Amino acid sequence: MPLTRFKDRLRVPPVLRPTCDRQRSPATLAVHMVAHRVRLHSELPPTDVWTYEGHLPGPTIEVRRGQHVRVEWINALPVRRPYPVTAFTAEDPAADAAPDQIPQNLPGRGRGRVNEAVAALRPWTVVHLHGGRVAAGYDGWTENGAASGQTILGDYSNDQRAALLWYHDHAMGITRFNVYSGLAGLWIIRDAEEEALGLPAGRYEIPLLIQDRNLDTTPNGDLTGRLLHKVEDNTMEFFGPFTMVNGTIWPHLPVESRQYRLRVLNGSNARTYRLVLLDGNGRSVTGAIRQIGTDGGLLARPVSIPPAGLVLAPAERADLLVDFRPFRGERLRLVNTAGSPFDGSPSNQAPGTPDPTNRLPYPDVMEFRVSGQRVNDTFVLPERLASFRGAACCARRRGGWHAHAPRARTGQRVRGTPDAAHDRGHR
Ligand SMILES: [Cu+2]
Repeated sequence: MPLTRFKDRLRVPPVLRPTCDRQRSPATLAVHMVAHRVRLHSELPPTDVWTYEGHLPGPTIEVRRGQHVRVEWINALPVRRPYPVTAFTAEDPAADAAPDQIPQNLPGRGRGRVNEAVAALRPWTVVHLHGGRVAAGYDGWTENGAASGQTILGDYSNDQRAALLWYHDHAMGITRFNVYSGLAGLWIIRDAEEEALGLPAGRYEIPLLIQDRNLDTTPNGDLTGRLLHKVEDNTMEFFGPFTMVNGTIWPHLPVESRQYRLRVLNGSNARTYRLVLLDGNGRSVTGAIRQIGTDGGLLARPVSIPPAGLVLAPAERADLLVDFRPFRGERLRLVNTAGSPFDGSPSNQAPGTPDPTNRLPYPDVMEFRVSGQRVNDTFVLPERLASFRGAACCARRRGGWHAHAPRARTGQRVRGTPDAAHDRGHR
């Protein structure tokens, strides 16, 4: 294990709530893209990252449904400093290579070549609000880019159901590198229907942005902290050995013995996760989780997580209610059982076991440390969460963008939507 698991505490990004002066509409917000140095793990030197407002992930922007918000996305990234990511194409592993010699399982470069075009990149950015119903001109089209010193105006009506969206860089041809450098953040829409449910809120509602990363090494093999985007000639997609949650590798979160709402986003470029919750004995306690929402907002009813785990492809979101009450004083591990590239295959080993053959050398995502103290938590999850009046015709008119109905039935993700096609563009 190159870094101690669960050593650092999970960070939660600060929240920005746009307000308007003197009741003028729309509310405005200025968000600066700036270079920053962040420790991804306390055992690492600081890492050069690009951020929104100096936070990794960027600040969470929280709005009301229908609240008209204008954002000035200001590119204040440095022109004269090196690009914060080293892009590297490793030689394919030999046919008889041991699983632990698969290049993407290993930190550092190994044999291969640096992508000099990426090393020479200048900060060129555009912001896309993923999942947002946005007028075309403000949708963050990939060629609508801003150089350092320039500003892009975003105009967001937020006229859609309460949901977890995310904003991220979208620049033509280099989205994967810019997002990898740190340019991603969450965007939460609230509405009355959601609030009427009385779901766990405040410090009991935790966003979890999951991203895999790789890091460069010194000639001695020590981790430098520098972001390394290492692919293999034949794989091409990026799969990294380290899992970051909210910008920290393998964090832990102290929780009370009560119910929590977890807003999960897979913000990885290509890795799919199949999330399983394990107790201290390595037994799956995934049954303690109910899924209450997906990309488009709340489900009609809560659903159970499939016994094999919750599958989340890149850019997908899951709104989860987790009941920690049965686990007073215990430590629970959230682990990934999906191999990469993911083809839907079931895992043929116990959850939480490394699977380097399938580019899963470290299955851990994070740890929950449940307090031993008894808490009076009287919240009862309603069996009816949301209504979908008009959703079907709306979805048809808009080309099935949100695909509520199939998700509501199965709790599984839906393939082949326009959104999924967009996601493939992240790579
Ligand atoms: Cu996206």
